[in-house]
Amino acid sequence: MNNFFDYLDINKEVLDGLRYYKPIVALKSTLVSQGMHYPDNIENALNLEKIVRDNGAVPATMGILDGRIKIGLTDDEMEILAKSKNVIKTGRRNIPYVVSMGLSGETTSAATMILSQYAGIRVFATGGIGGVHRNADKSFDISADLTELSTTNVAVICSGGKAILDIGLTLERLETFGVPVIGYCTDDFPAFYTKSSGHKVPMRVDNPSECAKLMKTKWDLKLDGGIVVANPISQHYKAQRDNTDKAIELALYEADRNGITGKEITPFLIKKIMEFSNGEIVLANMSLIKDNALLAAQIAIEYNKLENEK
Ligand code: PSU
Ligand code: MN
Repeated sequence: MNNFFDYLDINKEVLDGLRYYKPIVALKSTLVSQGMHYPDNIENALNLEKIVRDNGAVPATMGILDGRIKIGLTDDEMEILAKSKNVIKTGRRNIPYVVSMGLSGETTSAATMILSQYAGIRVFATGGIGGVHRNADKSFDISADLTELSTTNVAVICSGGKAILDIGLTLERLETFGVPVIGYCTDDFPAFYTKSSGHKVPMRVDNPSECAKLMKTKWDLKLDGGIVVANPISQHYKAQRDNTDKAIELALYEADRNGITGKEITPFLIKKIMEFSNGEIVLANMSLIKDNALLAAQIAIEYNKLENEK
């Protein structure tokens, strides 16, 4: 085996989508994290796929199952992954390990971008990306999601970054890497549960078509790399700053006390924040991911039109 296609399983729906040049939206298999347990996690994942479908695009939920890279998990495969206790957080670095050892993995945003690029999928919807951690001056902890955005040609539709990060430094790093950060119908960079992080975005678009044109222009011009499309949460949740900030402080304290570092820290913080805040943050999280799946479908459709005009 020396061809990367040998490592991939593409499900029927996605294969049809590719064959007939349909718009496709990648989703990531966050089935075991995000503070959600079986069966809530799978219901949520299937619901996101439904939103993409209902809005005219094909969903492709990415993951790794028993060493096979899945470009689009089937419902059955999702069920297995959702129930499994041994699913590894998989990024660029450990894809070869998880695959060669025949293990199962849920893909980070970075890894989901990589799998999307394998299949030529250009739009990916998620909650939030990783970034520069708050104490990065000491920990050097900067998410590999940012490096991936510097090289891999996928537009990531998200709600900005979680406040576990230093949002200002994250935006600086994205600037250094030449990653367009686009506000969708906003001048403010959102902060997950809140519509604004207090930071401005360097550019904005006001409809899916403008966004698609920017994507096509970037990649036509061989300006390789990803795009962050920052879509503010549409619902108003009471879990506002104070609440969230308190949960984050507690979570950071717990991480420090337990000596959590490296790849464990982001999932740990997310889990703790969900625990420490009232269930509202879980609801907000689900709500914003739905917003992003919907917008991603609309953008994928517009991008697809431009591509098919060629
Ligand atoms: N931030 C979120 N939700 C997430 C993640 C980050 O608000 O689910 C996950 C994503 O999979 C992201 C990863 O790619 O954490 C980043 O981890 P790290 O900080 O270790 O790079
Ligand atoms: Mn990290």
